[in-house]
Amino acid sequence: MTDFNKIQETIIKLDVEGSVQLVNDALKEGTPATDILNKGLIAGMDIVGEKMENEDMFIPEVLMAAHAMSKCVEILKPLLGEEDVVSRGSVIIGTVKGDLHDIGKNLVAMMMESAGLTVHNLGVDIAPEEFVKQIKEKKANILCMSALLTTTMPMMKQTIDAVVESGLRDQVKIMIGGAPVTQGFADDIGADAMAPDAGSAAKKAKALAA
Ligand code: B12
Repeated sequence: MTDFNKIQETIIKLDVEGSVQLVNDALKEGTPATDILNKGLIAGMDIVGEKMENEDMFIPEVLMAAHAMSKCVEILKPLLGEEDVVSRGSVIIGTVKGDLHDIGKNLVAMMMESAGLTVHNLGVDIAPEEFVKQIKEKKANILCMSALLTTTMPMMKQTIDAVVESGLRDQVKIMIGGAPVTQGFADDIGADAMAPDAGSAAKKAKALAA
C-alpha cells in the first residue's frame, strides 16, 4: 500500500531524490499514476502553499518543492491519460503576462497532449499580442490561459480583448484556469470554458475541439 503522506512529506521537505524514489516505488506497487499525482504530489504542493501563506516557507524553498514535483511529473507523464496519436485540435497554452507559475499549466498541457490534441506550450509571462501572433501562426482552434495570481487575472480579459480586436475570436475557443479562476469570472470576461483541474481541462478541450 502506497503511503501518500510520505510522498507529500518528501515534497514539503524538498527531498528531490526521496520523492523520485517514492514515486518509482509506488508505480512498482501498481499504484495508479493519477493517485500518485493527486493524493501525493498535488496534495504536498497544497501544503507548501499553506506554509508559504503562513510564512513558514519562502520562495527559494517553494521553487525547490516545485522542482521535486516536476521531476516526479516527468516520471508519471507517459502513464497519465489515454494514449491517442490522432490530433483532435490545435491548442495554444500559456501563463498570462506578469505570472510565472507554470506547474499546473504544464500538467494541463500534458493531459491535453495525451488526450490527442496538438499542444503548443508557449511558457510563462505571455503578452496578449504574443498569444494573438501564435494563434495565427499555429492555426490554433483552442486558446488556453493560466493565471495563479489575482493580480494577473485581468490579463486574461486583456488577452481576450486583443483576440477580438485581431478578428480571430470566431476561429478560436477560449478556456481559462488556475487556482483563483471561477466559472463566474470566466463568464464575466467572455471565455468559452474554465476547468478546475488538468483532467477536466483535457475533457473540455476535446469537447470544444469537436
Ligand atoms: C509553486 C508556487 C510558486 C513558484 C512557482 C514555480 C513554478 N514554476 O510554477 C514561485 C516560487 C516562483 C512562486 C512565486 C510567486 N508566488 Co506563488 N505559489 C506557488 C504555489 C505554492 C503552488 C502553485 C502550484 O504549482 N500548484 C500546483 C498546481 C498543480 O496547481 P494549479 O497551478 O492550481 O493548477 C491546477 C488548476 O488550477 C488547473 N489549471 C491551471 N492552469 C490552468 C489553465 C487552464 C486553461 C485550465 C483549464 C486549468 C488550469 O489545473 C491544474 C492542474 O490540476 C501556490 C499555492 C497553491 N497551493 O496554489 C503559490 C501562490 C499561487 N503564489 C502566490 C504568490 C503571492 C506568489 C508571489 C507573488 C510571491 C512573491 N511575493 O514574490 C510570486 C509571484 C511570481 C510571479 N510573478 O508569478 C500566492 C497567490 C495569491 C493570490 N491570491 O494572488 C499563492 C496562492 C500562495 C499563497 N497562498 O499566498 N510561487
